[in-house]
Amino acid sequence: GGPASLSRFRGALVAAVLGDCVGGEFEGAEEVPMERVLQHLNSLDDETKGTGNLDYSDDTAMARCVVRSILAHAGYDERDMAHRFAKEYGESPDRGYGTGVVHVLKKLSSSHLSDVYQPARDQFNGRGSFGNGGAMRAAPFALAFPKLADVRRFARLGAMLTHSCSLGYNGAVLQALAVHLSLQGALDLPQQFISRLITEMEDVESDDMSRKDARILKEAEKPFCDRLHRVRDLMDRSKVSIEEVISELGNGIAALHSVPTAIFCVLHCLEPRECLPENYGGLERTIAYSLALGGDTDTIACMAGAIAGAHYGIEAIPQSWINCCEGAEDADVTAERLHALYHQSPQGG
Ligand code: F2R
Ligand code: MG
Ligand code: MG
Repeated sequence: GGPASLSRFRGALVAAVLGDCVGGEFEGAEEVPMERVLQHLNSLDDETKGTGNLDYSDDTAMARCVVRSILAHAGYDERDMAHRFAKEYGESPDRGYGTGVVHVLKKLSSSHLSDVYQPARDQFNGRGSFGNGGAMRAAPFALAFPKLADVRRFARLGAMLTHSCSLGYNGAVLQALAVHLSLQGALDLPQQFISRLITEMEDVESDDMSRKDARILKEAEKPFCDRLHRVRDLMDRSKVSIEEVISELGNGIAALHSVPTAIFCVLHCLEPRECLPENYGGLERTIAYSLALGGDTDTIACMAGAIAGAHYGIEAIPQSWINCCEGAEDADVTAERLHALYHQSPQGG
């Protein structure tokens, strides 16, 4: 489809759920041979396995709250979104949440809270979380707001409900910007895609708080820009091993060690790769490659899935994969509603 077509919205939301559900199998594994990944993905074609047998985790649980809150208010409402996160956690606490964020979610359930951002600020002795929990649920902001400035603003605020460290919420901004650009067809020109992300993140990371956090955590002056430059260097290489990707970009639970990695997975899999089956299309390659990195596989595959899904569209996702994933059909339905909201808003920017 053309820029911001319904197929791209459906692809983004459904492939994010898919990445989470199929990635759950390997989350936390240090080494995941491609053979095991392909076995797992092949098993999704087995119709006897029933439908919706792979559960979604916190990634999708929280993204669903973001989607429902935005749709209910035709925009961002911090109290409503915070309330939905808390309610969802209360009803289904066993979705594999991060060990720190559960304290925030419990506090957010209080009706006496005057500032919904405060519990997040109290995390980690006041430093805030730099985990990827804000980024893993950031894609819907790109699907709700057509203007880039709104995507930046609301992805940041939505992440700050649980992640007050700039290395957490800036990761959410980067993920949302990647989905925003992909939705416009920007992955047709991969070099321009990465350059635009670097330009945006130069600005995002120029504020005092980002600079201060980077200094305290002994990271590069602009940590996400630094990683995106590494992504560009890896993209330019004809061959790159999984070990090099992990050592250059990471595969961990920190936003800094997973959002640029997810972006790389999408870029690397735009073309056929020797290690991946010839009959796989780009979206299948992206999901398989994300899982083969090991580490935080559900979240990296979820984020890569959203970016890739916005590029390839819903037609690129095998129906048998969709059938296996809890919440995939629901994501498909809500994508249509987000598409309508997006196209109601004034365009541009
Ligand atoms: N948590 C997981 N997976 C591991 C275990 C799953 C579960 N026990 C099970 O087996 O079912 N996955 C999910 O968590 C990630 C998103 O985490 P989020 O929302 O960012 O959580 P949190 O707690 O804020 O941060 C995660 C960890 O990062 C470290 N950390 C963060 N900020 C820190 C800081 N300022 N200083 C020191 N450490 C910091 C902590 O270890 C946090 O616990 C996704 O992968 C999702 O799938
Ligand atoms: Mg998870
Ligand atoms: Mg995870």
